Amino acid sequence: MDDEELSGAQLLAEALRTQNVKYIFGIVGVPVIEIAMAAQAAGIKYIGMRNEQAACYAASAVGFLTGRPGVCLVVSGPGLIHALGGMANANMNCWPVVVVGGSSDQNQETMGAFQEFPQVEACRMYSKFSARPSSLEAIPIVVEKAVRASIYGRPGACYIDIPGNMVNAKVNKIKVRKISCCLPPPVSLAESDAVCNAVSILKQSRRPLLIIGKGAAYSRAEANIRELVNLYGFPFLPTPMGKGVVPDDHPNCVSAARSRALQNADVVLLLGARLNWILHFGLPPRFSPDVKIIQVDIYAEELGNNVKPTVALLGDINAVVDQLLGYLKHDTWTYPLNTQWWKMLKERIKSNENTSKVLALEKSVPMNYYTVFYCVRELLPKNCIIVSEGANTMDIGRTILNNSLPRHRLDAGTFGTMGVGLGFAIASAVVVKEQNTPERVVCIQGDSAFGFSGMEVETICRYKLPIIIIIVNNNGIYSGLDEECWKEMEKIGELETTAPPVSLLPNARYDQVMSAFGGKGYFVRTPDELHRALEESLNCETPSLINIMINPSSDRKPQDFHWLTRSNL
Ligand SMILES: Cc1ncc(C[n+]2csc(CCOP(=O)(O)OP(=O)(O)O)c2C)c(N)n1
Ligand SMILES: *[C@@H]1O[C@H](CO)[C@@H](O)[C@H](O)[C@H]1NC(C)=O
Ligand SMILES: *[C@@H]1O[C@H](CO)[C@@H](O)[C@H](O)[C@H]1NC(C)=O
Ligand SMILES: [Mg+2]
Repeated sequence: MDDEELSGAQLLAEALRTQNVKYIFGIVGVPVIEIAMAAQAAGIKYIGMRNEQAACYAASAVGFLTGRPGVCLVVSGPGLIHALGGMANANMNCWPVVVVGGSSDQNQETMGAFQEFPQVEACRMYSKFSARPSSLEAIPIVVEKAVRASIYGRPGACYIDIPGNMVNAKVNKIKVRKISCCLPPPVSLAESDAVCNAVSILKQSRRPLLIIGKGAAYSRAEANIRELVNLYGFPFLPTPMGKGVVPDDHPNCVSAARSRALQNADVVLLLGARLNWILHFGLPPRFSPDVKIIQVDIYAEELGNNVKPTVALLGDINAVVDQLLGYLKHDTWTYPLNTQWWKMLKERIKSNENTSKVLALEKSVPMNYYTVFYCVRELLPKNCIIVSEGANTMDIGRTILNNSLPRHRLDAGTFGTMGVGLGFAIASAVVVKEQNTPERVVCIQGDSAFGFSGMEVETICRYKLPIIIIIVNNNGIYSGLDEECWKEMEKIGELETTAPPVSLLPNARYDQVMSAFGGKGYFVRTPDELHRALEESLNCETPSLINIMINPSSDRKPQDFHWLTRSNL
């Protein structure tokens, strides 16, 4: 037994297993087939996808959901290139993921080998760590380092390059140094003087606001942040993927008065969110020019980006909120509920909710976005995982569909990436299955967004994942043409010169993509049909796709400021 020979593939698979990697998403070919098989033999689940981009999105979603990286396994050259989109998306979102790329044999380097590409170099821009083991013996060390780098400090993407010749080469087991699983990420606390200072600023604030980012969701800070909101009465605003850390239906949630809350807050406690485009850089006119920012972040280099914070708290979000609670509990102060500030916010929340309700009650067919989302939210269980992408579909959906639980919303994120939806949904369903919880995964996307990774429907059907895909179909990107207009355009002449660039084929039967693979497809035009289709889908485990035709010129209600839609242009 002592002189057991291990192949590079086996060494790699066992090293991943030792580092607690549970899922690999990928596409096999030369030279990585053996790696996928060795991984299965080592007890790692392998999910074969249809495009490396979607595989990498899925692996990174595992990272956000579980705090341990998923692995994306790809072949050399084009396989790796396709995964770069997923690496960049993960790195922008600060989600851990480890990409393992096969590469051409070392003795053919620079010779024009099959799918030869400078992969370690290429990945450097999209990752925190990018390396090739110098020998078979070094594989476990590099795997440990990649996994550790992906989850320590600010999480992100890491890359491991495995040349083809290493995959089947063998080494005697006793020659390989045993590397055990890395420690869980160390938890860092903020300086206590700074925490004390932050608490006194919070207490003096007249119009405080908590902003809860996906960093708070990632750090599993929900219990402490909920306590902070419940004990002290702060209004809070989640970022798109910070939704659910505190439930959206909590009375202190001011999402429906977002612009007003941002514009008028005098103190912002920023919990695991960056002052990037999603938060309008923290600058006027969207923020008050003299707002005091208490910035809490795990990454020192983030502190002071775009706005100089009044207090910088460097540390793990959950641990720092715990520190804040410790200081706040020294006396019995709470933020008074009947202030002008609350009145201003509540008023706005009421009128905004009224506007979308009025739109939702329009009974015309084809439906508008609001009618669709009100119907969907009536039926969705509170614990479902909502994956969402699109422009209007994502922006409007986010305002209407509430999340009650943290890490239950995944969307286009910091990078605004279309095509993430099905990969995220597949990862969510696989994780839910393993946890044996009754949560359903619902992927609500625009017709354009669906197209980016549409063939992953086959993956969903192959693994019988109980995912419900809802396509809000307006025949295009932001908006489209109805069938009649489209036919007119066809008649006039060349569609390439006349059809609006935003338009897609009218009434495209995306539902038949699902039925092609044995899932259930629904083509829906009315609220009643939608109600029935969604109810039926929720009551069974068969993968389903509900293709909802809406008015192709349906739009968002008027906004104080353009936000995601505009920026996504
Ligand atoms: C990878 C990528 N390509 C292109 C874009 C530009 N873009 C932003 S939103 C969007 C699609 C919006 O259309 P749809 O998904 O149908 O949603 P709708 O607004 O029509 O509801 C596109 C292509 C992007 N954000 N990401
Ligand atoms: C969603 O949350 C808001 C508060 O942000 C609340 O007013 C609304 O009633 C909730 N909707 C549902 C359907 O729970
Ligand atoms: C809601 O909006 C409608 C139409 O704009 C208006 O008639 C109604 O008075 C509003 N209700 C409230 C409570 O603001
Ligand atoms: Mg669309």
